[in-house]
Amino acid sequence: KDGRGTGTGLVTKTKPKTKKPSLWRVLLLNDDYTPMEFVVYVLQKFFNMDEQTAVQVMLHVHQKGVGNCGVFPYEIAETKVAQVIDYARENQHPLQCTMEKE
Ligand code: TYC
Repeated sequence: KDGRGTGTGLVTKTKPKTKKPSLWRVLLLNDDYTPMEFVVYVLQKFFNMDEQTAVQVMLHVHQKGVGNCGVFPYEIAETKVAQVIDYARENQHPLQCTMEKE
């Protein structure tokens, strides 16, 4: 509808056709075995962080138990979680990654 009204004094609104995709936060979890350098490399490789940021996030996770890797639409977040877990497994590290709705 054009929003100029119907000639009856009523103005109708059209619902947007697309919904904003819901955003999901990807979280990295601490463990006692995964080497710090491996975690830093994973953050650079899959989350495009520069080394300085990756070190900061890794240390945060190491100290607090969990940390934020970024916020993405559902399918991207899901892919990143799978990539991190697969890559860690390939390298025999127990590193875990999960996601939560923002
Ligand atoms: N706690 C690990 C260690 O001391 C390092 C580590 C940091 C592991 C972050 C996982 O998500 C993680 N080697």
